[in-house]
Amino acid sequence: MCDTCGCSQPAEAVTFRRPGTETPAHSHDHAHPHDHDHGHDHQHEHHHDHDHSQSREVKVAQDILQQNDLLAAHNRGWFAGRGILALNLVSSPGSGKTSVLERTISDLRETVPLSVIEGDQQTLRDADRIAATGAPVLQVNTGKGCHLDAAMIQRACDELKPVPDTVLMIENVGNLVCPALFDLGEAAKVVIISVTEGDDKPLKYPTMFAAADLCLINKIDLLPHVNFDVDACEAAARQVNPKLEFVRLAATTGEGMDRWYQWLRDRRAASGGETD
Ligand SMILES: Nc1nc2c(ncn2[C@@H]2O[C@H](COP(=O)(O)OP(=O)(O)OP(=O)(O)O)[C@@H](O)[C@H]2O)c(=O)[nH]1
Ligand SMILES: [Mg+2]
Repeated sequence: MCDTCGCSQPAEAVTFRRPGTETPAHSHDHAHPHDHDHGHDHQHEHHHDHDHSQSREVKVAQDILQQNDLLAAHNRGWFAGRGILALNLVSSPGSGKTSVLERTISDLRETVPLSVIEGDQQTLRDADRIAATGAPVLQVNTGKGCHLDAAMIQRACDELKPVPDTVLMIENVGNLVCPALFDLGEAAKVVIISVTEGDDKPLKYPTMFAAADLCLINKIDLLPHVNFDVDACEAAARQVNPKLEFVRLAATTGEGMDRWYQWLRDRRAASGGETD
């Protein structure tokens, strides 16, 4: 459950799959994926129950986030102990997370070994795209859940077994809201915004931009066709996060990708990994 949208996704409803496998790594009964612990159906509740129920929901949400933070700290130690640079890629649906990964993997194949955890509500589509590049990949399907959490990453790493001294890219569920709240144990969050989304997004979704270390502004090949002021977008994002770095690029044409690769190499060097 997350306190922003109130979604409640029991761990049993989350599945972990590798491309080319028929059955999920953990298969469970999905007949009743939604628990009844979130109390959103208030139709039959009395008013005095309503207050109790609301404070109980806040408490449950706080506990879940605290529990998540503990697991995230565990993951962070696990990554650090193995020299793995883990990055959490977040964006609204369709900004180009998978496209950036596809090109990054093929361009850096010789120098930066990458593996990928893909997060989506349903389907193996993104994992299939990554598998086609040859990189190790595991798909996490969150069902009704709108974000990955630290427990899912722990289980995904058990399955994927990322190699020490490599980069682990975690593509979160396309959503600019809830993934901001859930630390996965990553070294950095990379937020991707594409120029078709409007340059005011950092002001409307400040939590995500405040939590990110790097902002990729994608699809700049489309700038002649859309009303998007890149400078205004960056200024808006700096209002909520003065330290945020930016790279303007187009995953499909390759323009600007070199600066992203340089950022990646610098982060890898800073985290003790190989540089080249
Ligand atoms: N013109 C243009 N299109 C792009 C670019 N990057 C991605 N796209 C297109 O945008 C669409 C969505 O790209 P994806 O990479 O699937 O986006 P995503 O963020 O992974 O999407 P979800 O996983 O569904 O949230 C696809 O049709 C891509 O081809 C780009 O730089 N320029
Ligand atoms: Mg994707």
